[in-house]
Amino acid sequence: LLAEVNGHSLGTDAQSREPLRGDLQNFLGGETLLHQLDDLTKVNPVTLETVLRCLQARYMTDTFYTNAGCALVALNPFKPVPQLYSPELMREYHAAPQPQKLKPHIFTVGEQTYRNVKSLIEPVNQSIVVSGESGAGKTWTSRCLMKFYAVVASSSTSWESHQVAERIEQRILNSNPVMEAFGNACTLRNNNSSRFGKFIQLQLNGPRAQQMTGAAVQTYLLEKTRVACQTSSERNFHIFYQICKGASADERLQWHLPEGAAFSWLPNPEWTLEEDCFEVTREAMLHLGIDTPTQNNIFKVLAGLLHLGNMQFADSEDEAQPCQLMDCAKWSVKTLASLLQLPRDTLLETLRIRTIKAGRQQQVFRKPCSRAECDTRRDCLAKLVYARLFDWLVSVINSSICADPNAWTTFIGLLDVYGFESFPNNSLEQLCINYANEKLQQHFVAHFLRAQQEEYAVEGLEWSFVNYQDNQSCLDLIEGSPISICSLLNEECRLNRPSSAAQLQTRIESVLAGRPCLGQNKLSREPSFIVVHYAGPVCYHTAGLVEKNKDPVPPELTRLLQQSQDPLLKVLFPTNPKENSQEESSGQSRAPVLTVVSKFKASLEQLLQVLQSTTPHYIRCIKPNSHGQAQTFIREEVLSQLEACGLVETIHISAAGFPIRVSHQNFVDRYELLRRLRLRASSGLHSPSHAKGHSKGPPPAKEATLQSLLQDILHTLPILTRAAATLGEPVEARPAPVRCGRT
Ligand code: AD9
Ligand code: MG
Repeated sequence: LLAEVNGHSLGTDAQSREPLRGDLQNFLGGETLLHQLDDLTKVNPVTLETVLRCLQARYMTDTFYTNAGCALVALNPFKPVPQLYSPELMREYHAAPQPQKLKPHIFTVGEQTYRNVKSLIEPVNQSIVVSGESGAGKTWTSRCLMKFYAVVASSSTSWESHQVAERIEQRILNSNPVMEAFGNACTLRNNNSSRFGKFIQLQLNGPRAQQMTGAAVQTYLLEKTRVACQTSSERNFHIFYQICKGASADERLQWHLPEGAAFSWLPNPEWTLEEDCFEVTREAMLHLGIDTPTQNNIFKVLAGLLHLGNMQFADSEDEAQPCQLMDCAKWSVKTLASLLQLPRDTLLETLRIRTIKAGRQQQVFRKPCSRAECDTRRDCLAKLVYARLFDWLVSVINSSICADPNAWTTFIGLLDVYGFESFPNNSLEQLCINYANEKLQQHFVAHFLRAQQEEYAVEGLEWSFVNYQDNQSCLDLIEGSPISICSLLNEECRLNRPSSAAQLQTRIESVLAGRPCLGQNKLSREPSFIVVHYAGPVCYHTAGLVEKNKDPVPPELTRLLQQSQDPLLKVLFPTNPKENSQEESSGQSRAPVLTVVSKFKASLEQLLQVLQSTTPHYIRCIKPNSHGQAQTFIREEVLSQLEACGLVETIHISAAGFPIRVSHQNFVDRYELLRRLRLRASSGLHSPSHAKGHSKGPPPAKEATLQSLLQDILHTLPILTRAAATLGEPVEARPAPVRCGRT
């Protein structure tokens, strides 16, 4: 019954599958028809090659979505396909009695989650995990899903609440352009690459969770180093380009951004991207309650950061003397001081002179910094301001869109994290990004590939185990205890000894020798190590890893910013000492230091806990080529992505297994009433001689019983619905997915 509902027609035993497979064999005879296969479980045989051929055939006929059992494969069209995302189509999926019977789409997943939150089958909360490598289309997909929910949720509300609903939904949608302007950047892999992870919980009210009452955004590890350091073929965060290209003449004057000014932290300003749309960002900020004066304040501070980047220091001839500013930087320091409203001399002194507390009396010593140290302090100042600004923006967005705790009961979570990355030079940022992707892959493996098969074994179902690639050993290498890459990195930070890149490499190689996912890059001249991720091997350079992991913020920098007269900086850097305890701690006090990887690990674990409390849905985004070209399907590139996410194994298990899994207790809780109704109906219908204990003839055949049960369900459902309506309970317009489906 359960396999039949939801439009899944595959049985659970080999016999029932065979005839269907035979048909498909004939069907597949014509290669041209491959593109018509909506579900990869119908490909026969299920191999990488057949799956690839099917996806290619569909891609070339502009069919971008394909079911893969429990997951949905989304191929990036790399071209506008407006008809695929129209509000009309959204409503069609929403109104369909069985959306899964329509063409595969992210809206099917969206609608499924939307119906599930209203179902009585636990867990009610839903999550959609959108995964795929950088540029595969995760952010695009999450954005479209948010639009979908906005459209369908507003169509479900009553007329009076419509106005309010539209406002909140619009505000939730407005969070996207703002967060992308400040948190996305053009990289080698993607012109609009997310440089932070995002989990958004769309909050719905009860008891039947029809209305979207708000949303809460949680972000993960912004790649703040980008503000002060970009590789030559990449860019800084979009917002800097938006300001420089979109500011009016007046604003340019106020923010000291003359036309054609060169900024070292603004590489490739001549590139024009569709993301460089200042007006869209401003408009969205306004909708989120960030008024124009506050916006101008933000942009003024960001302009200040661009000037900070132009502060170049010259080597000092006398070590006892602070480094001099290069001539070209003199204008910058003046402008910076005026934009950030900081005392110019204190600013210069903070960047060039280190204060050290030493001895029992905690005497203060002042030591001029070397040129390299001055550069580090300058970069650190920029990262500190930008990261605080980003966090503050997220909190403002949350206060604008988050519903009152009493106003929502269930949520649909959308996870869009940075995709798997492998660049010529990979550092701590990539290690964290790829670590996050490993964790999500493990969640998928644990939830779907492993748990499902184990459950079949426990329930005594006939089942031949499908092997899959478990990434546990890779995670053990990265985060395992007692010793892993993370623990070694943290140890170096804790010991606080001068550690070189080569030393770290040697330590990783010797202490973790023999680990299955650790490799050496014999060709690299730089000290490095290789981690064989589920999505492929990545070579990480050890230079700067320890320093980045410590992420020290000299307390003088925070104190400097606390002296600012700028209203925004006053909010970002309050004088309340508690606010800065973490940063102070990474300086000179004795409080335990939380490293970047420790904090990241903790936040990932929290995220996974939330995910585990929901019913997860998976969308696997695939990048058909690495050049971002439409109508181009590079088989080798797609193949490696299919291999990496274990798609073939997923299809095998989905094809052979049950598409819906509900615990026995939940099933009984939900359908017990039908059984009782049936018993009552049959006691009225059948002659007393058939009643239990009185039957003289043979018991009715199993099939007949099942038929009769199904008949009863069919008959009783409308009665139940009407009964519910008279009891004052809201009536669902359509059958819930598991409840009756095709039957
Ligand atoms: V990263 O991990 O943040 O670097 P994403 O998020 O996976 O990456 P993104 O959603 O930003 O990739 O998609 C990359 C680009 O592909 C977009 O900027 C679009 O130009 C393009 N794209 C993705 N999906 C679609 C789509 N459904 N229709 C049209 C698309 N274009
Ligand atoms: Mg993205």
